[in-house]
Amino acid sequence: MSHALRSVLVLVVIACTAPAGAAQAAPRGHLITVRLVDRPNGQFAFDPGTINAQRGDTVRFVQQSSAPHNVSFRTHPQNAKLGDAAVGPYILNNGQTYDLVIDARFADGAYTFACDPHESLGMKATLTVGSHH
Ligand SMILES: [Cu+2]
Repeated sequence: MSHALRSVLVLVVIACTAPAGAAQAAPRGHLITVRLVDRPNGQFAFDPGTINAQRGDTVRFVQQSSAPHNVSFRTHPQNAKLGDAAVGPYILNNGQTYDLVIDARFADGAYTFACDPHESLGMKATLTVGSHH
């Protein structure tokens, strides 16, 4: 008669005590900086105006311009669900930032966005989202 070896599995239960309201995920992935800048002849720009991000990245818009700007999406992949990110708040003061977290709302594909008051003054950009494998 053979003896069976039995292994002992120890389960360690760790209580999660995160307070309500602390559910915001910590940034992960890369931080991509996009400056909001003045251009000659009354023009404005997102710099850079072509952004490539992977899901999990954060796109940080940094105000370095003389006028308030926002990030307002114009086109997105059909299965994207941008929610509150569809139209961001105005970024007013020099050095102020707006973080756009490229999370599950952002399906793979091509996006375009603009600043609502300054789209015709050059302030538009493209964002391409991919995912790590
Ligand atoms: Cu603007």
